[in-house]
Amino acid sequence: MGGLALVGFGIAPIRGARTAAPHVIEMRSNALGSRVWYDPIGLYVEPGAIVRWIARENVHTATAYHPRNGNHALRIPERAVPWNSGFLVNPGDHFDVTLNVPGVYDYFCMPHEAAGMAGRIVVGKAAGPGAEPFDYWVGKPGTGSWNRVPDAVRSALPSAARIIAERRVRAPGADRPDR
Ligand SMILES: [Cu+2]
Repeated sequence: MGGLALVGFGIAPIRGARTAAPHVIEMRSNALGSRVWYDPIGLYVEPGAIVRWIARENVHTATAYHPRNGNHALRIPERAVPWNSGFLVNPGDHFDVTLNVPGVYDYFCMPHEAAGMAGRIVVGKAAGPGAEPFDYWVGKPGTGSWNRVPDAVRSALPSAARIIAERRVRAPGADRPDR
């Protein structure tokens, strides 16, 4: 019967492909634009996971801390490919990255980095440059053009240990967007 054949088709792709839903990080802002944040700000995923940033209000980017992104300090694993979403302008615009290399990945929003809009993802374990102190590179050869991570980002990012323990860490006040 035709119905049975359809059921068969429906099952095969689910078993064969790793079609896990992406881990969603929302890009938020209050109405005035005086508060901006990623929600969650800290996220733990397993290697191979897909992370999806979705714009909700305001204009944002998700941009890896990497020298190729405007001379920012390297704060993703050495073997990982840096990403930059570009500007996500309309509510619902989104950008996906697959994270395969274990370690800590720090990223920021280009227009809002100075305001502390940044996030941290731990893939599997706390390792790599993102697990180092913010100034680990100061004085090392080849890093002279790198930018210092702003104080607002330093104070905003949760520790990798907390992210590993809690899996999802929300920014303070993330549940009160109108404040
Ligand atoms: Cu932003």
